Amino acid sequence: MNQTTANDPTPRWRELDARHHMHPFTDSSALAREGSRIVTRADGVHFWDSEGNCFLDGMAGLWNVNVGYGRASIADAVHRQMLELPFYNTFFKSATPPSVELSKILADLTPKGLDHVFYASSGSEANDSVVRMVRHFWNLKGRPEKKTFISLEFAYHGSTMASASLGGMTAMHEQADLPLPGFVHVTPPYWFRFGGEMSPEEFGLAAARAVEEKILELGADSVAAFIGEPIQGAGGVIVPPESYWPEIQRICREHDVLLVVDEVVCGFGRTGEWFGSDTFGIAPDLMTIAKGLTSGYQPLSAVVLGERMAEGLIDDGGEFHHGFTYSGHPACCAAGIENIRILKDEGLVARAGDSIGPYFQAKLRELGEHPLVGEVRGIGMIAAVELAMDKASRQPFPNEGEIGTQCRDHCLARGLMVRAVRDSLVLSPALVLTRSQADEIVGILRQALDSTLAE
Ligand code: PXG
Repeated sequence: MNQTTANDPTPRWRELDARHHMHPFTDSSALAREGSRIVTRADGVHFWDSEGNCFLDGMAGLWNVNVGYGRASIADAVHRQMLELPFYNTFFKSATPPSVELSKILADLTPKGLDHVFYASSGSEANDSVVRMVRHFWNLKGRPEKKTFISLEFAYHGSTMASASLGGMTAMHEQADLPLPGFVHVTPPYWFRFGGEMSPEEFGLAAARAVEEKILELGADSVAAFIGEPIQGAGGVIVPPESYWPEIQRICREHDVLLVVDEVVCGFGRTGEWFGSDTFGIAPDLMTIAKGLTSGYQPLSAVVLGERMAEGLIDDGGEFHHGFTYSGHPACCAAGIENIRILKDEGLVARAGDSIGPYFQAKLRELGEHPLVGEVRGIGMIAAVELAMDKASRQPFPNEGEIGTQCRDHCLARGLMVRAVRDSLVLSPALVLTRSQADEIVGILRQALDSTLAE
């Protein structure tokens, strides 16, 4: 459906976009040749482009629009706050009502012991702040040699120098001489790819022990923290075996290594509980949140500190020389408060856990029979369909990423927005998805798989 007319502003927008707008994670010259999709409006789980094409958004924006598009009550809350007080900072002993109220809400919502909230605007800044906090913490404890962060290959923690160093994306590292000193990576709990002959549970333990081996190799005295996403999202929705997180928790405790959980994707209902930490029974020292905190209606992120960190940094830390102009921005916090009210009052987290989530997962599992599909994995409202040459041996296709992209394009042509990560199609629709929309997603995926196979 292409409704281009003489009055259509699309050609002008495309030209200006190509000429003046540099996009994130984009080959800008390729985009200039192909032309961008100008997205103009959205409602529920759908968005429309400037040519009138409608898409079912299988990604909820970028894993973040958990309550769906078109929420007038969030717009109203932000509007009211902007009229009342559009901005005031939270430096120098100031606070604003929304920043205080949201902190209390988050302290109640996050796992036990996580009671202090430090705000920023993006997941990257939150993870960057973690690095500052953890290093400050160990310095205060008189253990300045405890500096190194251990994280996972395929992890995504953001795009700043420190958060990209935490991340395990080699393509990002190559372009900026990263990781910075003091950041090391170990194999992720990605059974389908790395599990070999082991059962998933055996492999979960082995992958956790890779963290322990790294701690022993470096010396626990030099390791500050381990950071992981409960489920690695941008890395391809890598769902760890059940044995993984309890073992990580044991290892961190035993070697006195702080445990940081990046809940930027998993937080706010995506896994069918409020946090991935609830789903996997993790008790982190620090948690980072963003995305679903406001469902993307305003940019807001935070680090939530557990008891030990709070004691160290708040009770004994003196002034912490770190912060952002927009830390605790009142309009962003107002959006967060209203977003969380919607998640609670509409029971959207419970819905992801016990009705639409299991339904969506069960429907997706039906694709497991397709000859191109190696594995379907996920929980709640986050999932991946990984394509493989051979299901039983889990042998990947040659030219990694090619067939995934091809299949993704067939989805787009049929009006379903999904992302391809290597040869996995990843999905994270809004928590308001209906059963018939879940059926529609799976129906389009099946057609796209058939078309890819035919080719
Ligand atoms: N942690 C995780 C787990 C993320 O997924 C960040 C931190 C960084 O957040 P900010 O707000 O700084 O972007 C993210 C972001 C993708 C994609 O294509 C994923 C993200 C961002 C952009 C694209 O999958 N995740």
